[in-house]
Amino acid sequence: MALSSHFTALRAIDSHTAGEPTRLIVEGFPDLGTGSMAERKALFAQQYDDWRSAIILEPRGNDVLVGALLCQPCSPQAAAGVIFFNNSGYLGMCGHGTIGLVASLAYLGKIGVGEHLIETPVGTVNATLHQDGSVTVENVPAYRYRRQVRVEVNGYGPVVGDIAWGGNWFFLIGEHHLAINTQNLDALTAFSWAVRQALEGAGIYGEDGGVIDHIELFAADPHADSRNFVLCPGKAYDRSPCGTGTSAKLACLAADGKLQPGEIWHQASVIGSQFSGYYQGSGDRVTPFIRGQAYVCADSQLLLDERDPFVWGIR
Ligand code: PYC
Repeated sequence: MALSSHFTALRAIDSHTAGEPTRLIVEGFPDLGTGSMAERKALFAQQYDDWRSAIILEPRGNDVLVGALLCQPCSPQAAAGVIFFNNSGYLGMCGHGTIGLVASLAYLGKIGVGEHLIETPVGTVNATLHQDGSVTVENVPAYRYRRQVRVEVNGYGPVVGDIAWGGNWFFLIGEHHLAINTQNLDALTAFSWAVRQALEGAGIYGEDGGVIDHIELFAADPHADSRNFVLCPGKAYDRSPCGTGTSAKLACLAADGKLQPGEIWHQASVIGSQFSGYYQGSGDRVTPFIRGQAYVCADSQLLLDERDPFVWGIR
């Protein structure tokens, strides 16, 4: 069916990975050229940020959604390039999103079971699509930058956590007084947001000066090695155990000598979904491997109508 000239159409494949949604844009996005994914991400942010809000924000999207723009990779060896984005901006890497991307590419018949290189703005990752549909992502190297950093949090007092890189910057908090369950989401969100603001207020950043925009709390879980609550940069919580957050956790466990290379770690999310993970290597930086499952849940056309006052989303 031909569209009237008022409309611009984007093809979107929606999936969820352990409950966390990914919207993969496979057609209709403006050409970002042939630079690296980091260069194309910068161009996206400078010239096409309206498209991010149109895809992610209401009325087409929501705060939880993570967007993934499918790009032609630079290397002929890679299966795809991808740029991740959300309600507040852009992500370096996204573990659940990469699992969703692989499931969506398999749904489209573009890839089969086996290993696939995926270029991201923070480096190339290796994703393996298994026979059972689950995906293992060999992530970019993860490391703990600073251990047991103390920050004064308005309304809560001192809070101590580790700063670690897992493809995004995380502040990982083991000691807190909050129950991690779906009945306590408002309190978890308020606390995590206050921590995030306190870190910025105190001038505490990642090693490269990057904003620590993911806050991760931990508790015991009866069915896993640990349960987490991850607050994402745009104040939505991750329904999955967060691939980059689990990578950051593995780096801290490795640095503390609490998990050996190859030993499996089961990380549960606040909604009870799970990723399994392990790392290889030793020393400062480890290579995390995160395994999870994604399900495709929509194959649709997003329509941008130039007459719509909210065509670029409710900002
Ligand atoms: O799985 O890495 C992840 C992620 C980051 C933000 C939301 N999910």
